[in-house]
Amino acid sequence: MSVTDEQRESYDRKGFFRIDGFADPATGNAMLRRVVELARRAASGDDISPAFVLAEQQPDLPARLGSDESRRTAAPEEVVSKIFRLARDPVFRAFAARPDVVAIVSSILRTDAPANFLSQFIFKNPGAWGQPWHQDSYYFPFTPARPVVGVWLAVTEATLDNGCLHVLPGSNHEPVHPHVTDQRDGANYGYVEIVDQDMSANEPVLMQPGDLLVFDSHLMHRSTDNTSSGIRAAMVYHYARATTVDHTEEERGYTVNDWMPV
Ligand SMILES: O=C(O)CCC(=O)C(=O)O
Repeated sequence: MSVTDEQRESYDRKGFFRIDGFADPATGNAMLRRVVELARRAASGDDISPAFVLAEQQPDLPARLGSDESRRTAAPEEVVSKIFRLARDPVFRAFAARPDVVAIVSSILRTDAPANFLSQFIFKNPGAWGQPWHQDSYYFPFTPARPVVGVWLAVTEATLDNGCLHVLPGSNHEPVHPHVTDQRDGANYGYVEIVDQDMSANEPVLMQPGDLLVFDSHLMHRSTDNTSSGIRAAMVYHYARATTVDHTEEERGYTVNDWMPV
């Protein structure tokens, strides 16, 4: 069985379950090596499409240089927030299409034909701010709107200091709430925030490299700032039924989605 009764129960009731030790930490290390290579190639002017680099908007990164120094001396990967559209790259495709990953998402989505539509490597370098409380479905104007499932693979340790995820158990039963633009000066492009929900029952999701979080697209979650001196990296994939119609481009005028049956 791909998803145990206990995992299914947790997913339905709380909106998520975790599988500790799901991947060998070497898997995440290979991903990290590859995105560093891509970040450096992009910075030197290479076309790395379909991959797409989103830079940190905070002007004072990298933190190790202090706010007075320019980004000139930083390695390219130190000022990257995320790299999107990675799933066609062999290193990332291997995980996206791993039989046990496909079995999990097929079971959650109740389909024989799942598709990966979003893949993003999140660097969360030292000093980088977290992503505010949100529901992923806010970003997904799809028909049908659900089911959509995310899988979050810890590439490094995720701790309270380096900006782990926090989830609000049971918020998967909420509709998509209004999201307001992240008001922080220097907040990353696309960051929005739920402000009409009591989040006090939230739980941190502490992870070791190779641990996996499987979560519903209505689950309210955030990540906190990285106040440590090391990177907190994660690779995140989102899946829906292959027959889903995606309206992102027509509604938002752009998209980082890339639909790939798995
Ligand atoms: O990993 C993070 O810092 C945020 C990830 C997240 O919120 C998401 O993938 O929806």
